[in-house]
Parts: sequence; structure tokens; C-alpha cells
Amino acid sequence: MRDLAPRLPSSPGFWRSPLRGPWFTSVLGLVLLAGITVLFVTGLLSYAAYNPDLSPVNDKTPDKGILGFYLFAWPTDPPWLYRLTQGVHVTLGLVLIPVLLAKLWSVVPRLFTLPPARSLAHALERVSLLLLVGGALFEFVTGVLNIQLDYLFPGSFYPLHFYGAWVFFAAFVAHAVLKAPAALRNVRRMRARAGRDPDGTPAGREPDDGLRSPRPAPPTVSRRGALWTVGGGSLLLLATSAGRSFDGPARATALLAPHGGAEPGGGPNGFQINKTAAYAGIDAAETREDAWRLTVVGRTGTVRLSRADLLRLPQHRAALPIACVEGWSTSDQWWRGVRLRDLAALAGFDDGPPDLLVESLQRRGAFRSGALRANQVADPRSLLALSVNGETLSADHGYPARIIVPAAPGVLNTKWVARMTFGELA
Ligand SMILES: Nc1nc2c(c(=O)[nH]1)N[C@H]1C(S)=C(S)[C@@H](COP(=O)(O)O)O[C@H]1N2
Ligand SMILES: [Mo]
Repeated sequence: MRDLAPRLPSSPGFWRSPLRGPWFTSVLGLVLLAGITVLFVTGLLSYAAYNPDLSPVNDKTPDKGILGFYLFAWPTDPPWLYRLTQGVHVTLGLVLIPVLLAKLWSVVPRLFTLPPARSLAHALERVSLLLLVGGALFEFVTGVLNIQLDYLFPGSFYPLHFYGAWVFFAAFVAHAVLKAPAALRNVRRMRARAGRDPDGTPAGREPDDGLRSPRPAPPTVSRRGALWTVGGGSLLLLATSAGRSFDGPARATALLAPHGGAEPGGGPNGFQINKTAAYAGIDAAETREDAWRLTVVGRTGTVRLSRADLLRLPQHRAALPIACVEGWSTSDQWWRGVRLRDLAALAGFDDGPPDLLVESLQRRGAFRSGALRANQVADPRSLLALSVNGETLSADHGYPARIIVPAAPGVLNTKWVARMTFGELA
């Protein structure tokens, strides 16, 4: 009867909730199987969207080695691509938090099982569970901290979250291969017995993986009720965060999320701002008409252009969103300015635009510069924008000039541009 001694978490009798059982764990596990797969894919896409193989300034995990095997040239169509993939990544990550916590709670007795390892195979399984649980908590915690307090991991969030994702996903795949068939069987069996308590068969008739309590306390809520509670928590998170991918009244519903709630101001420039000019240390004296010059470097040497020079070049308009890695985005804004490919031609690349390095007036910080690939420079909607929604850019949106590129992550839309180098990216 050692097993039933209730004093230690390592004895099954210690865990008494009658909710635990194969059906409850299986339902939550299958939801996570689908959801975490989407998180992993959209996360890898987010890294690809930075075009990290293009230039060291884009790459936050330069030591990734073969983990970058899948990288590809990020497209410019559809223009809302990153808005969708990253909105799904962050919002789904938030929505899955209650499911993850409930799943961990449902299997917690198994995490304390003694002896720690009965055999080599069992030891390997326990280590993989450690990576699975630790990896899941690590990925969710770093992700949430990055959107809630984005100054907590200056620069280091990316390698932490990226390498953590690979470790976690390897353990996750091993776990899913081992457990998914049984989980599907458990859920089907429950459907066949519709109407009855899904785990209600007498103990011993079906393998229960040590999930069911041998001395259950009286139930206070049904298993279905518990699942509805978890689902309700997820819905609440969805309802209070999804709005940050839209403007105006929709954003006002995103009460829990940064860049949710009210817009930062009114008028044409009144949409979301990531870092303000003050935060980035932009000195208004440097951006004045008479002081600011754009340096364009290319085959033909160096050209210096004032804002008035830029306004004399052909002006084009494009309706494009801002979509940040933190998951928030704006609807399309009407940007107006000079096509990047026209500036490439000015720099001597009239036979087709090359890659481009953009540097800002900002002196410090990981986002002071960014590189764009030739396909992004060539797109007729890619602009060095001088105005937005019919008004001159505000200081916070990048006055005197900023980059805007369709489908690119917000971070590549460099504000307060000072220098553009076409061709060889060093
Ligand atoms: N120079 C500079 N440009 C920058 C940034 C920055 O910190 N410095 N932030 C980038 C990020 S992360 C985003 S999401 C967009 C946001 O643009 P917005 O503030 O105009 O909405 O600007 C990008 N351009
Ligand atoms: Mo961003």
C-alpha cells in the first residue's frame, strides 16, 4: 500500500482530483498538438521574414548553423502576409496558455513518479518529458515577456526563443509520436460512449497511464465543466488580445495586450507607434529641413538628397500595414514617397535593383538598421515614405523619411532613414 500513502507528491494517492484521467488529458493534448504545431511553423516563418541570411544586421541568431536550413527569400505578396502569420503566432500563443496549464496540471502526478528511472528507456522518456515541460514553459514565458515587457531581453529574446523552440519541438515531436495514437483512441472511445462520463469505466479495464487518482476526492465539477472553464479562459484571452491586429474600435477591445486599447493619438498619424523618436534618441535638430540629408550610396558613388530633392522625384502611393513581431499590426495606411527601385536606379542600378542596407539616424539599438532583399526593393509598392494618410510623417512615425515594404515585418521598415547603400551588403 506504499503507493497510496498520501503524504508525498510521488505517491499516486497524494493527487486526488477526480478530474484527472485519460480522456481529460487526451482532449487537451490533441488541442496542443494542433496548436503548438501552428506556433512552431509561424515562429519559423517569422524568423525567415527577417531575411536573416541577407545581412548580419538582420540576424539575431548568427550561430544557428543548420537550424537555418529552411530560410527563403521572404515574398512581398500578399502584403498582409506577416500581419497574418505573426498575428496568429502571438494571439494563438496567448490563447493556448490555459490549455497548456490545464494539460500540465492533468499529468502532474506522473512528473513526480518514483523511482526516477526504472530502465534506460524509462530514463530517456523522463528526460524528454523534462525538455517537453521545461521547453513549453520557457517558450510561453519568454514569448509573453517579450510582448508585455519588450525591454527585458535587449536583443537576447530572439536566440532564447529560437533555440528554445527547437529543443522544445524535438521533445514535442517525440512525445506526440508516442502519445497521439492513444490520445485519439481515448477521445474516440469517449465519443462511442456519448452521454456517459467519459472516464467512467471501472479502473483496470482500460490502461489509464497512472492519470486517474486511486483514491479520488468527491467531484466538485464535471470533466466537461472543467474543459469548458479552460476553453472559457482561452476565449477570454482571445477576446482581449485579438483586437490589436486591427484599428480603432477593434483595438479598443484588446484590453490585456500592449498596443491594444486606445490609439496613441488622432489624425492621419494617429496609428500605433513602436518606439517613439524620443525613445530612439532622435534629436529634432538633426531632422530639420536644412540639416537632414539622405545619403544614397551605389555604383555611381554617393549622392546626397534633401527632403525637397526627394519630393521632386516621382511620388507614388501604396496602402500597406505595419505588422510588428510582437503580434500587433495596423490596417493599411496610405503611404506616399519615392519608390525604392527609383532610388536604386539613381544609384546606378537601372538594370534591376540589388539588395539594400538602410541605416537610420538612431545611434544605438538593434533596430537602427535593416537590410532588404532585391525582391523587396523591386516591388513598386516599396517606398521611402515622406508622408502618410495625406500628411507629413510625424516624428514618431519616422520623419523625415522611413521605409515601408509590403509583407515585411515592422522591424525592417526603418524610421528616420539617414543612409541607403545599394549593392554589396557588407
Ligand atoms: N530606426 C528605427 N526604425 C524602426 C524601429 C526602431 O526601433 N528604430 N522599430 C521598428 C519596428 S520594431 C516597428 S514594428 C516599426 C513600427 O513603426 P511605427 O512606429 O511607425 O508604427 O518601426 C520599425 N522601425
Ligand atoms: Mo516591431
